Order: sequence, then structure tokens, then C-alpha cells
Amino acid sequence: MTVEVERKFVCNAEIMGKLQHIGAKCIGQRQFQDQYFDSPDSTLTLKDFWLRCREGLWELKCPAVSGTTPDNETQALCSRYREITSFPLIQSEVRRIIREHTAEGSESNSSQREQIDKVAENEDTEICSADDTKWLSDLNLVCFAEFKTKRCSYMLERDGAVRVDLDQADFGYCVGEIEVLVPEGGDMNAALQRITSTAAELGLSCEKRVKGKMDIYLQRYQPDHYAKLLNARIL
Ligand code: V4E
Repeated sequence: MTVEVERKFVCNAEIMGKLQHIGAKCIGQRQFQDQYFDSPDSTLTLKDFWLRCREGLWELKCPAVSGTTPDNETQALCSRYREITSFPLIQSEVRRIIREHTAEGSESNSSQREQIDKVAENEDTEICSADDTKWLSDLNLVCFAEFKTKRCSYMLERDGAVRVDLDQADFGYCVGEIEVLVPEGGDMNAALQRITSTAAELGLSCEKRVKGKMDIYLQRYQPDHYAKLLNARIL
């Protein structure tokens, strides 16, 4: 499993020239469609779990637990998420979160628990394919965000790989990301340092957290969900 450490930044007209100037290599452009799923009462996202299907590939981003405490500025600008890409692991983790929520919540009822246990039984006995959507309906998960992104990616060598993505979402929002992948248990501080120095090389001086595509999407199209996440300090 890997931890994705990233810092978002506001894209400007000069960014491509700057990337070239500091030796970043363009590794390609692609377009993809993302669908994000959650329960109607936002169980996953309120716990900062992000379940996504991108062009048929599933991923669950989970809040990273780590022993390191970055300084306040780095903490504010960089995010860290554990990424699960194994489909069976994603299913069992999502089921665990929903089951815990159902057990602890006031709206907990026996039919919901029976439904979740049925999914657990199915998982033991059936081979569930990644394009099978039955597990979503069994867990009462629905798509709450769907958008396309055009992405231009660059790689830099700075004591290890640093990736820079320039994203253009189809709802009219552009954002850049400086990203380092750390194997679980790897050196988080070194990754944060590489991101901070790459940002400095690119002349990025913003001290405030830059909004991601999801912030803007929810703000525009799912304002109630957005308000709940703001209130819970997830976004
Ligand atoms: C973790 C998260 C979300 C899931 C996807 O976020 P993001 O990395 O922005 O998307 P994308 O398309 O760049 O994914 P990639 O290709 O890197 O896998 S949506 C909202 N969050 C929470 C979140 C947060 N709390 N803070 C920041 C700076 N970003 C995201």
C-alpha cells in the first residue's frame, strides 16, 4: 500500500514554461472520467474516505495515520492519503466502515445490518468482478459526483520521483498537484520536503490551501453535502 502526499496549486499561464525550466519531463496527456460513491447520509466522506471508479479502476483514498507531525504550514498545504487499489480490499474496507457506522448510529436497524452481512457472505462465496455494481446497491452506495478531467503529467527527479499533474475538469476548473508516493512506513518528512522544495522551484508562494476539483464540484452541484463536509472540517 502507498501513501499519496500532495500539494495543490493554482495553475497560471507560465507553469508549463517553469516546469520545463526546472527539468521536468512531460510524460503524457490523458482524459478520464471519475465517479465517486457514498451512502446517502455521506458516511464515507464524513470520515474522509473517498471511493472512486476511474475508467473501470477502483480506488479508495483513506486518511493516512502517521507518526510524523509536519510543521503548520506544510500541514496546511499538503494532504496525505493511503491509497487502496485492490478491489477485494476496497470492498472489505468500505463494508467495515458502513457496518461500524450502522452499529454506532441512531438510525441503526436490523434490516440494514442483515443487508451488510449478506454482502459479506457473498464476498466469501462469490467472485465479484470490478464492473459488478451489485455490491454498491447492497451497501446502499450511490454516485454523488461524476466529472471528466484532462490531465497533463510531468516527472521530476529530486532524490526520488516527484510528479506534477496539471488538471482541467469539464466543469471549468483547473488545478495543479505536486505529488510524491511513499511506501507505507517510508520517510514521510523527506516526501514533504521534496514537495516543498519543488513548489519553491516553481515559484509557488501561496500560503493557503488550494481547493481541489471535488471542493469546487460539491460547492457548485452538491451544496448540502459540501456544507456537511465543511462543518466536519473534511474540506
Ligand atoms: C482525498 C479527496 C478526494 C479524492 C480525490 O482527490 P484528488 O487527489 O484531489 O483527485 P485527483 O483526481 O487528483 O486524484 P489522483 O489522480 O491524484 O488519484 S476529493 C477530496 N479529498 C479530500 C482532500 C483534502 N481534504 N485536501 C486536499 C488538499 N485534497 C483533497
